[in-house]
Amino acid sequence: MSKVKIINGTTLPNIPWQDRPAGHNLPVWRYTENPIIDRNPIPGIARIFNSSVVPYEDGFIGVFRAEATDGVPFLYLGRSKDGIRWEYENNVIPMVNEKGESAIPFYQYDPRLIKIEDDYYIVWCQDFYGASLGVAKTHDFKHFERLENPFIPFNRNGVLFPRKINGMYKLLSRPSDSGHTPFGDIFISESPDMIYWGKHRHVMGPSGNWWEGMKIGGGANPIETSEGWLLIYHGVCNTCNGYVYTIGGAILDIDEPSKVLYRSKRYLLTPEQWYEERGFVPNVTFPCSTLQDDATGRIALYYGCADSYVGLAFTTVDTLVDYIKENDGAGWNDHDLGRR
Ligand code: BMA
Repeated sequence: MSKVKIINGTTLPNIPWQDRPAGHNLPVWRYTENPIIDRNPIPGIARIFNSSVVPYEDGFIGVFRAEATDGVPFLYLGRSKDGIRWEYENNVIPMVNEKGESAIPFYQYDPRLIKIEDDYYIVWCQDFYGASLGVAKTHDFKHFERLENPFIPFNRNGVLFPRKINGMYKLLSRPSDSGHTPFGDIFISESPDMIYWGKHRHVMGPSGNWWEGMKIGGGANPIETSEGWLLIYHGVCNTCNGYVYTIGGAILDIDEPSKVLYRSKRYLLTPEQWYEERGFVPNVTFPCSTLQDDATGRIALYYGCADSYVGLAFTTVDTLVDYIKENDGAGWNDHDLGRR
């Protein structure tokens, strides 16, 4: 039993898992067989990375960022019994608009998949006269209805909360430009219906910590715990060899998640392994999804590696919450409501 409780969670005895290796003193440890998705995973697809997974039926289902051999990314569905070995559908997820007409954008990337009440939602980045967010809803992973785009451009890293808070859906996002944005703070917006989004608040921005000194963005869907919303996000620093994407952690207030309670000064995981340091874009660890078992507090983290692979890593809710609190560096700009 964990000390920190996962709230409104699921018991997942089949969560992918490995114990922490002896002597490992960082709060997140990698799966020894990483990467779990290698290059050229299916015909016509060069790379799968930055992808998102949920429990489904007696196994798992995922939405995968698949970069085709023409270089354009789209979203594909995959299924797995163990959360490690995946089988993919052959075609791009067939999204339709409210009239039932095909509504697949020009490109799609960085999906986050989440169950809210009885439906599943996908949020991703796409072309909307520039980079911006798209949203779709499905009940059965056969019919996918595109909803209205939540924001005007430019925006990325849309991350939904797994339940309404004070009667409202909540969405993290990261306003950006349409290129390789050299800035970025996390904001939160709310909606009564997943169509109209407003009451925008600032959550947090790049900190004085060098690993996240240039920009940050939401990562996995927040995990509800007895200590607050546990948020695993990415932080970016700029170097003479380009951007480095590292994984960080924060805890947000349960009822007012624009307030950051704690934020770790130290990262949770940073590019160190060959599959993180070497690839289409080197030095990228990009968290998009977690599975968690409320019985044991185990967490499995899926993260994109070097824009080329998917990696899996493990931690527990106690380990993460303790680490974030012990290394807390949140300041007034994090603690406040984020409205000016
Ligand atoms: C970001 C996004 C991610 C990507 C990262 C590193 O801007 O486009 O999809 O993993 O850059 O290239």
